[in-house]
Amino acid sequence: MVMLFTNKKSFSFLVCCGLCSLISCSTDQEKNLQLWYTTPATVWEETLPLGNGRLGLMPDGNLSREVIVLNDITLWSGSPQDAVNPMAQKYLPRIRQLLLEGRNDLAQELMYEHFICGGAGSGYGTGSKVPFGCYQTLGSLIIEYRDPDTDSSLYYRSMDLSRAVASTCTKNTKNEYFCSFSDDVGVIRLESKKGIDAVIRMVRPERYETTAGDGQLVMKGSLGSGVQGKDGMCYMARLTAVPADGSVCYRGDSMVLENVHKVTLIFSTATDYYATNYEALSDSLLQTARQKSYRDLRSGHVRAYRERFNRVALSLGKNNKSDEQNTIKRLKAFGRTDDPSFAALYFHYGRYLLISSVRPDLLPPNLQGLWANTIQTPWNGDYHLNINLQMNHWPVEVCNLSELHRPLVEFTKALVPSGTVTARAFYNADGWTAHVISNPWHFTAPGEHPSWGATNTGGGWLCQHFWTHYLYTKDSTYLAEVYPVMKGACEFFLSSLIEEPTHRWLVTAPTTSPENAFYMPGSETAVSVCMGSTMDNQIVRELFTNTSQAAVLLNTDASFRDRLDSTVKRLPPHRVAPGGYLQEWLEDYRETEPHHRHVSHLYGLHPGRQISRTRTPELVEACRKTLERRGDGGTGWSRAWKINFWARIGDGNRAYRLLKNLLSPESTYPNLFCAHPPFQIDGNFGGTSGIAEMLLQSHDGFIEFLPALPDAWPEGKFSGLKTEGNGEVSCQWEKGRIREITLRAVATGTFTIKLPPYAVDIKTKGNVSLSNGMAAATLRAGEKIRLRIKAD
Ligand code: FUC
Repeated sequence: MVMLFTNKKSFSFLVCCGLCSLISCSTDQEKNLQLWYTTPATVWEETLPLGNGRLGLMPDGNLSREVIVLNDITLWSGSPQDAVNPMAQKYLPRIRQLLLEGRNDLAQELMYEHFICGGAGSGYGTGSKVPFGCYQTLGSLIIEYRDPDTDSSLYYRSMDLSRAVASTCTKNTKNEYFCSFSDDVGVIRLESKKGIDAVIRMVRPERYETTAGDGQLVMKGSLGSGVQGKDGMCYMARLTAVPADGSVCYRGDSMVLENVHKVTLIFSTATDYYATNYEALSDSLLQTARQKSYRDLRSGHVRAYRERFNRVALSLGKNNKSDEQNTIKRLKAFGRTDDPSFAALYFHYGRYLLISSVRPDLLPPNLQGLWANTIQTPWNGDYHLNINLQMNHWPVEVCNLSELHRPLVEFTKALVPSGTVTARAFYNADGWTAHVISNPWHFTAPGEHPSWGATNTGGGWLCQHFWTHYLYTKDSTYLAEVYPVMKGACEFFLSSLIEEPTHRWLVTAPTTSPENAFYMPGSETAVSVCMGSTMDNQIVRELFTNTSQAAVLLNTDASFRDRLDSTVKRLPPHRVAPGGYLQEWLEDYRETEPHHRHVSHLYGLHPGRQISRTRTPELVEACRKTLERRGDGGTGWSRAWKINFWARIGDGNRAYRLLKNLLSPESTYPNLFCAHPPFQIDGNFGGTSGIAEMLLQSHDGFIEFLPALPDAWPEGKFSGLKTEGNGEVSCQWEKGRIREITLRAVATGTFTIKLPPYAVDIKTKGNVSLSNGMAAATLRAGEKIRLRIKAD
């Protein structure tokens, strides 16, 4: 019977199905939603990430000694701190004066010395030792088999994105793992024909103690606060076993399984970040879950997860040969062959990671989402506000996961008190501001090194997400809630912009263009500090424009609105350099790194909305030249950003080339985590958003289907994607041409759809009018329209 199967994957499915009646054979569509491997993970970046927005598990699938990395999204060391530096404000007038005189080098010297945060800041990436803190691993759960069944001839390790369940199968064993969306616990199911004898422990590199007894293994401790003599965050993790047979006992620091054929391990965690009664919470979660059968735990989890995951479907066509390759082979081959379903898999994986690393009432996903395997996570696993945290949220709205914007909204609102102190202390300014690095302790001061830490538009950029969420939801109650925060961000700039002497434009000063540097004119002296970087101008312009529009919608603050509108006119316009590219700075400085990973001055193209093919084609052309100069390389997230840029430019084949660059072993690990390197999740989310941008755009006042379709995806369909105005849309195309479009108004409103130029006949259903290459429909919530398009 086995011989009937031509490839290992189908064969392994059969083995899994045979062993465990709970697991039904996957359909083709579901197989397409699988990451799979034929060997255990040898490094963490091969392990499979599971999460429910709060707790995380990453099993390595080892048969004799399995290590499962544990996480809790709130587990941060450090503590709130006063990061005021009284010298900064004292030196600010001099720094500004030097910038106005064109002495950026001297301004920078003063900045290095005085315009930095008080204290150690992020400790140059050693946050675990200072009050800034660091996102940390919770530890590891280790299953040590006494007499392991290491027959790995049919080894199959997989992640099923349609269920958020990972599994490890062999001929005789089957393990399943998930982080329950319904019961808020981690679940590990071990099954073995032969019987399991194993010792199970929970460990952590530091600051933990474990006890066993009362039917539980308990690990607890407190992290460093960064302040001597003061404890930081407390956590507790618990593990219990529900065996079908055999025996389980708890001794010393271990749980011991003897002759067990099926057992469910239930893991819970809590910290005092969100629960003062974290010890009781971790216990009650465990006790509630252990009353349920494995079948019920699993089905409850799958149902809850699917409520979000199944909102969107995407198919980009198949490459039959590639479909039968394991994930590592597909990744290696993606640059050389067209494997459209792998691109679709990557898109779905991004949605999966987003759903798994965000819970609407907790923290936003950090630099690593919620997955970390060390105490000192790279860049402290923090919230970087000059691209990274924002990129993590790019797919949220279009992928129909709007409620997952909430943690970012709450995080931003919570920055305001600290940001108000920062604005006053450093700039003697009104309102609030945030710079480049932040954490759950609301750090808003400049970073410890001005070359990257001086940008003060971090808060302004966060406010762009407020507005985007509004555009997609049209929820004016929510808009009224965030309006004061947007207004406060405006107040900061209104009171801190200065007039530059040449054109009398109003500019931010001091600042940088993240994290690039340039040569002082006529010299080889490299500096980063400047005034009015293009990105700052764009962020401030959008912030003022959006806030002014919000004030109109909320019918409030007429005179403040006038102030915003008149100030916008005095911001520097975009400038195209003699070389045809968009200028990154006020002057056409020569950049020290022409291929620098940040392409901050194209913020206005994406994620911003100031540069567009219809309104500013000449600036789009300048963006194209800018990207040509910058090149197609860069860190993972930089490549991901460039997919979005090229999609907005409308060049699908070039966007696809960047997707190939991103989906290469250089920028993507075997578990499809994005590689900066090291692992940084922003590239996953930026890549997902990039694919969405290739298929659907709605930022320019109308909805455009397939605005940047590459030749490699001639057929496909999607459904459930969202547009601005709160429409839910589907699209089907063949031979690169749209055949059918549907739109359902989730909120009442008028929707305008750009018709493709090749349409010769359009059949409509619902209340649609066609004119001037556009379809327009005014719909009440719940109403739908459909367009069937015949191409020439
Ligand atoms: C920004 C980037 C780096 C890195 C860091 C976490 O500062 O310039 O490349 O992604 O964030």
